Amino acid sequence: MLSGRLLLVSTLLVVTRSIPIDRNAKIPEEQNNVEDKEEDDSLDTGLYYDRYLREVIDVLETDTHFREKLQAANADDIKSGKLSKELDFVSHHVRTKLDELKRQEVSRLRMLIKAKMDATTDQNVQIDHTSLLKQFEHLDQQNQHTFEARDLEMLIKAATRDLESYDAARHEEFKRYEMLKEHERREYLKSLDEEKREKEERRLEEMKQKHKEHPKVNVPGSRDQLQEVWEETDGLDPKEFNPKTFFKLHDTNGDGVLDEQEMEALFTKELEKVYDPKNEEDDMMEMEEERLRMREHVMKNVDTNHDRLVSLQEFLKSTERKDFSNTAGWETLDEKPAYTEQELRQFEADLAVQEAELGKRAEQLWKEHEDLKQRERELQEQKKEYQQAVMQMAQRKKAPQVQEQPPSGPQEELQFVGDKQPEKEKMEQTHLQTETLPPTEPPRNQPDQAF
Ligand SMILES: [Ca+2]
Ligand SMILES: [Ca+2]
Repeated sequence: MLSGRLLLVSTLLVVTRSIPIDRNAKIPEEQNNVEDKEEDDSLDTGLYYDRYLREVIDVLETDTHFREKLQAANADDIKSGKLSKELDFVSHHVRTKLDELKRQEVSRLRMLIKAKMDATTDQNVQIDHTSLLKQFEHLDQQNQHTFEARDLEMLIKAATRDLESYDAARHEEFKRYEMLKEHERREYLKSLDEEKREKEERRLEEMKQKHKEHPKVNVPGSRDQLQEVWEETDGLDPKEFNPKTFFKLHDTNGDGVLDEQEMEALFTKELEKVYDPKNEEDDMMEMEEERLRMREHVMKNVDTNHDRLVSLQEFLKSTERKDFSNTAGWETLDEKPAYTEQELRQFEADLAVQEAELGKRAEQLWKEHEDLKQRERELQEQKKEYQQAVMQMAQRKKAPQVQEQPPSGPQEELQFVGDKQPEKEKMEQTHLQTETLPPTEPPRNQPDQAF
């Protein structure tokens, strides 16, 4: 599930993980590790520095002083950087571990930079790591060796900001997906002849209508919606609906709050009314977008302190709201287009530019490929010529010895030496002979030429 990746703001990640403080007390070492591992996987924030973030938190949690401060701190203290100051009081070996983590992270970022540079520019350019490291805002690049309060502050700020913009980026991505889909649909229809096009248009319209036929979707977070989960998922008596019990049941990791993932799980029942992976007309990308919209709707109304978590208190308060009794039904995303016609035209224009650029690049690459092939052929030719030259030279060296061997008596040897031919010509002829005639046979035409 997509939503699993954008779980918690780092700050709350810190808070929520520090709550079950006795969790490790009676758990044997091995089992404890397994549990930590599973938990780590489920808490993947999807940030590119997720691992660094989690390792820093893990190390900080080993410090008793910091852990105590964490439990006492609220989300605002953490976000404002107040908590970061406590770093000055953590024990020496914890600081050493953090320094080590930071050095590893800096080295990882350097490798990223290098890989990026290798892929984009020529090898001879000197890499200015310090200036390039500035683009990463989750650590202080001025000091690349030790982990300081500023690093913790920057890490928290970056993670908070990045996670908040994550949802916006997802909406944007979805919009582009929908526009691309529409663009491809139109291009496809254009490629058909009139008769086929009309038939295809009818088929697509029918599919669209079929998708729209579904039971009423309850407003997320409303009594109707929660009661349906209570009755159908939890198998409980609708007459006995109790918000507090409901909250406890769906706080599946038992940390006292409903996080975004636990919240989104509540909408599965509603989403299944509209989306079925077996149906051609139901797009699962749209289902995930719908899930996100639902979560945002609930959070907007319920998460009053904006920490991206729903506490029991916030939840109970929400059941007193007027909106809780809303029975009007939820307007699904297909009822409103995700983009305007103008946005689609702009998107198509950008796409055409990109395609043209890609085409140009492909052409250029093809030409480079052809040039390389030609160069290779030339090199092969050169190599052949060189090999021939080497062979000839070797044979030239051998040639006088062949002549000195008297194959048919000393007489011929004398005749050969007295030859008036220019040296070069004579050599070449000798070659011809050695090449064309078996080496054991005596040079027959030599005497004729001599006289
Ligand atoms: Ca929870
Ligand atoms: Ca909250």
